[in-house]
Amino acid sequence: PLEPIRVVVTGAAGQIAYSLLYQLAKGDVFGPDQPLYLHLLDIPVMMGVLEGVVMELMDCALPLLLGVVPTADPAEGFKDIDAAFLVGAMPRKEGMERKDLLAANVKIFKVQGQALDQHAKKTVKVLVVGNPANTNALICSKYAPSIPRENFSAMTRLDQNRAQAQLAARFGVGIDNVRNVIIWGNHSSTQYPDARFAVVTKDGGESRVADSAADAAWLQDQFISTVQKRGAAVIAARKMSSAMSAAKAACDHMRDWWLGTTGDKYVSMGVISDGSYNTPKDIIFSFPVLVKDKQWTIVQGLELDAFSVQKLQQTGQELNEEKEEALAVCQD
Ligand code: NAX
Repeated sequence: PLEPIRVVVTGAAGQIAYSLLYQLAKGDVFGPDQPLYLHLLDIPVMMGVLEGVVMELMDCALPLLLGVVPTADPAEGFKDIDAAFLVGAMPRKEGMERKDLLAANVKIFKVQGQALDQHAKKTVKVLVVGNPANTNALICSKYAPSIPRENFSAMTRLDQNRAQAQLAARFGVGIDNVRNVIIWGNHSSTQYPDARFAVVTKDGGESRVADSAADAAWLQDQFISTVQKRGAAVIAARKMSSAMSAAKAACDHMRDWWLGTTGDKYVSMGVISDGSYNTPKDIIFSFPVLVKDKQWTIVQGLELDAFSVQKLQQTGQELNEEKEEALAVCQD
């Protein structure tokens, strides 16, 4: 039998966590034989709500779930942790500037980085979902210097899943018949959803999305803007931000990191940039990656056309700006 692992979810009383916790506890991410303890971290005023979540987890009667640790104390929340889902963040309020939101949130991730550094396992895999996800992940890593930088990532999997779903619908195939669509850069409106290397399997044959001239205009125009604006479209309809799909994407991201990717099928993750594809170094940038033995590597050798070069530059520049702002806030 496998040794139990400890998994923390922050923002555990929030709406993404509400969908996420059940999937974790029933084995969707770490495998159907992996027992686990769940640490649920939120802020003090949410402890009452969190108690209800704990009751429900208990009532789910899941054999893999060995125990639950609800807490408002980061030291307890991050104690001996193997995998971390950092979902908790301050939501954008009416009239709040993007800058104010960034300032409030990077401070949270500084504190949590310090707590991870002191209390988590050095092998911990950290997935940041809370926005601005890329820059929060960078700050978290900076304040956890005893943990390798490769162990910090930001979620762009929801964007990838959205892009894949748009392609499946366009080509009239199942979601599993579309692979290798890429999300480059920041999880923000400057992200670049790139279908140039995406492959569609249909009627037993494979074709590259980019080879169909009929779809070229659609790919550069509607496809990109639909994916970029999907979050806003969900808010407009639901009056609340994406939660079910965000939780599913977080599970997909961590599962592929934990158990590995298959064959030449790559996935997008925000990871520390080594300058690949001429991106700025030392920012958390979403790249196509392959994963083996819990280590990701950036897929190399994909050709960038002029349009893509410009898109990567734009989103890289935004990440550099966010980094500067975040570092200034942390020094205050
Ligand atoms: P909710 O507001 O429902 O839940 C957030 C929870 O975090 C609350 O319970 C709050 O008390 C808690 N929290 C705040 N500060 C905390 C702290 N210092 N420590 C621990 N917990 C803390 O938001 P929800 O809809 O669950 O979204 C969470 C975050 O995910 C937001 O930042 C949101 O912007 C982000 N998203 C990121 C996505 C991505 O693709 N990377 C997509 C979905 C989502 O929008």
